[in-house]
Amino acid sequence: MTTQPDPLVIRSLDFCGGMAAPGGWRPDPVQPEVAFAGRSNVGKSSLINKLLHRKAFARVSHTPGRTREINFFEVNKRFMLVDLPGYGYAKVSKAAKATWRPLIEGYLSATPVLAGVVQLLDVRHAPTDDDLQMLDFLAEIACPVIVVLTKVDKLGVRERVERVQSITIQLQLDEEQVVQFSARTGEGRDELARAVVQIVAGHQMPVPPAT
Ligand SMILES: Nc1nc2c(ncn2[C@@H]2O[C@H](COP(=O)(O)OP(=O)(O)OP(=O)(O)O)[C@@H](O)[C@H]2O)c(=O)[nH]1
Ligand SMILES: [Mg+2]
Repeated sequence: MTTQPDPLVIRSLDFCGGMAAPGGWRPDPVQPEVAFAGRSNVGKSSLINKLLHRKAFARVSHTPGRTREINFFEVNKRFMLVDLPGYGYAKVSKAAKATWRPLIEGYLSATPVLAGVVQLLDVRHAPTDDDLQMLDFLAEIACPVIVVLTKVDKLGVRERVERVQSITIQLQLDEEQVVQFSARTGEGRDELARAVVQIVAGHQMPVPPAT
């Protein structure tokens, strides 16, 4: 058996800080940024840990909806991994929800260095209204998207085929356009890593204004 080389070897990883409010502090936009989005509890922290080969880099929380800031991690001094707050958790108050949308959408629309968004969906569930609104928003701002279906290990073979088919039909995507992922088994990690590397490499950095 030949083993493929790791498409994303992690050479360095630095936490650069968090953005708490729209228009608030954020690290200087000097690297391409790849943001990770999804409903609370979709498995985002687990996926980021797996992608970065770290056990507990992004906190895996057992209290959904706890990560409320946009967190920035510099990978290999090459790109910024941006962890967006999980949205749409039912038990979170309306007031808390009202602060997230402007934070997330404000960040996405005000970031010229944004190379793309990794959008996570739980393979077991139909995309929620929040998910669909997020995908619409990304299409509106013409942002490249990698769709990842998480927790595929939780389904049997048949059920999984059906769920993947149903979600891709609903989103009008081909099955090759979505990454099937499991943080438990590691399935999909290298495929996702490849897609992220590609999106970073393909991003044209904006020319800074002449001074
Ligand atoms: N079986 C299985 N469980 C998973 C997988 N990914 C995440 N989980 C579990 O799902 C729960 C939520 O995972 P997190 O990674 O904390 O999800 P999150 O999206 O970061 O959640 P919040 O930060 O709270 O919004 C945890 O109990 C994880 O162990 C997976 O691929 N397979
Ligand atoms: Mg999390």
